[in-house]
Amino acid sequence: MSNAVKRTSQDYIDLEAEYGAHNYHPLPVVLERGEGPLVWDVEGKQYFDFLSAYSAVNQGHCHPKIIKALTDQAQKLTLTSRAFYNSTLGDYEKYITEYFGYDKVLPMNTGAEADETALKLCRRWGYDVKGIAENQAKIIVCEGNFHGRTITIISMSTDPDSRGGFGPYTPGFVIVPYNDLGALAKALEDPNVAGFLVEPIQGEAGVYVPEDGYLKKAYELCKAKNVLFIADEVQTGIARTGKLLACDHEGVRPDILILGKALSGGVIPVSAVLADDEIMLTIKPGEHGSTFGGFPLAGKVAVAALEVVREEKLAERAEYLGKIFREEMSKIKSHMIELVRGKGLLNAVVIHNKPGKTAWDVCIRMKELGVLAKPTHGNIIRFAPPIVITEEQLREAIELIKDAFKEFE
Ligand code: IF1
Repeated sequence: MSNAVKRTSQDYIDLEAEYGAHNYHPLPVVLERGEGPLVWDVEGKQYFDFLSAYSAVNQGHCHPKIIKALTDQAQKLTLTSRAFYNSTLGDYEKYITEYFGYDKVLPMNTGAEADETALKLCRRWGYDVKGIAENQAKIIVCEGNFHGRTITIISMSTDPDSRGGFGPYTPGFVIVPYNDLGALAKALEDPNVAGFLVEPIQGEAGVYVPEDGYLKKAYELCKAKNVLFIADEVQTGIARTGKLLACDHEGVRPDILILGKALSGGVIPVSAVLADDEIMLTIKPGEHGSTFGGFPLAGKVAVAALEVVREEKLAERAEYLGKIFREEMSKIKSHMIELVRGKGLLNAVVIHNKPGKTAWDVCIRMKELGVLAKPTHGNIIRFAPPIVITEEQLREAIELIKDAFKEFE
């Protein structure tokens, strides 16, 4: 019998406080194992994961098919860099471009890197194809956007927490209200606009779903002005909203498609930018890249993760289960709940915060009852379980969520 004392959650929390940057304020739970929609903490307590690492674990924690793809490849070759060819990248590139219907893919790692890549492609297309004067290209973005944490990306942000104290900022961005076609149309009058970067649903802003037809009309306005429509589907993509892509709800095909998170099933960081040749080939050899971009592990893992989406019909599941979730949540009679909104299994509950009865308090109570979720912007609780959750598990978790709200009545 090992005489090592079993460490408690607090021991792990204290370690992070002592040795880690304080750039997060996590819920006080220390996770050790995950399987499907379930996670367990270091004391062995089981939880339903209703965050899915912000929609990176759509296929469920440690999906066996994806893990097998990772471990098999890890025994052979993990990384070559792009200084050389390798035996996995071409197959991955063929698979993903056919899967989403684009000429080419530029593989990266994190969502932020994919967004940065899309910005570079858009500007380069603006100069080389649209004919915008050098250094004059502008990209329109939306108030409330979240596209990552790099200096250029936060230069587009309107969130003081993301943006404040990190200046000077990258120029060339025009900010318009989200879900406002008039404002977009006005901004598109500027001939130096090269692109419009938008989240089909604003995740971080609190699962802000635009009115039906917004994406389609925005796309048409962009096309009329020879401006690229760039969809950031890092969070909304890969079946999360009930379609393979959130843009699919309106039949919009982005000129540049940005993917990340669940592209790997939450196993390793894999992101990708897809576009047709006119855009993609404006970047020449040596002008952009990344050490790990498209590395052998990523190629194998991403193919497996995308196969799971099809084999397990995750988009259809998200659509069906999401309807149940919103219907049940709307039945909760609580003065705390202002509204329930979302699409597929990307949903949020807007809370009317009062002292002692805040979104955080509800999340702490839900944790104690066995459901993990976290507030965004103080008063919005995002609910996004792994899409592999069964209807029975979903209904069990919904009952626990209802119990948590009841305790604040
Ligand atoms: C954190 C938020 C969500 C994203 C969209 C690009 C990225 C993200 C639409 C960048 C990343 C993550 C980042 C993570 C928490 C989470 C998040 F709260 F920060 F905003 F989901 F809403 N586009 N979102 O949602 O991808 O570089 O992170 O791989 O920074 O705390 P990344």
